[in-house]
Amino acid sequence: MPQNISVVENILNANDRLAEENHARIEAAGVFSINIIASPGAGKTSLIEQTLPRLKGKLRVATVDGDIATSIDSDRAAAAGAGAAVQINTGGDCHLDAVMLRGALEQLDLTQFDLLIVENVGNLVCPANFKLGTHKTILVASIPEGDDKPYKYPGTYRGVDALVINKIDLLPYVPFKMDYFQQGVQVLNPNVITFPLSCTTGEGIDVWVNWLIENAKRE
Ligand SMILES: Nc1nc2c(ncn2[C@@H]2O[C@H](COP(=O)(O)OP(=O)(O)OP(=O)(O)O)[C@@H](O)[C@H]2O)c(=O)[nH]1
Ligand SMILES: [Mg+2]
Repeated sequence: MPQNISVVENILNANDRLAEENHARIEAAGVFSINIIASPGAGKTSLIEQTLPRLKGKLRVATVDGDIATSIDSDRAAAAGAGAAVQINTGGDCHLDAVMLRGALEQLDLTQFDLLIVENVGNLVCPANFKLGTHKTILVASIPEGDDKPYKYPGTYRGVDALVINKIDLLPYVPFKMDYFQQGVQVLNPNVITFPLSCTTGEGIDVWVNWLIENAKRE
């Protein structure tokens, strides 16, 4: 089916061009930006809720949340202290794309912020294929998803800049071999920076937040 392949390639090329435009816009405003991807329920919004209060007085943060429906996540981000919280409803699409982020950026005065956090639609496959134009892509894995996920979703694990391992408070209760998980990650993405943490207990969150602050200072 060569026709189908070329159509997909054209869509991705068009998306990449728009992602470059988004990137230029974010850069021009001097904002550090991240795209958080993960399975549904891995803890993306919980991570944002833990992160925002710790950045108070240090970084001005805007959030963009992508979901198929509702404003539940952007409401949570706003309640946690986001300076602006934009919700994108994809209406069924399993990922954000660059044109959707462009629409959200148009609603923000980026010059008023130091950090832009984009929470992608909960999905472990599709978001990895669509660049948005952010500086870094963060994957949130979580303990109850199982230790085999790097092996089963290699494309997602290969392409990310940082890996959050959330819900470590559940390690005593869920069969999850950290060594096996880490070996899978190591093969795919040997230099990825990893943050084991718990959004429930707060363990490990400060290390993650310090990494965000260091990156934002460089922008
Ligand atoms: N035990 C435990 N539960 C957690 C932790 N982090 C998040 N949760 C729970 O996991 C569930 C999903 O968390 P969310 O933050 O909504 O996950 P999400 O990735 O934003 O979900 P979607 O946006 O729907 O894809 C909630 O019930 C959280 O309370 C954690 O560190 N430990
Ligand atoms: Mg969420």
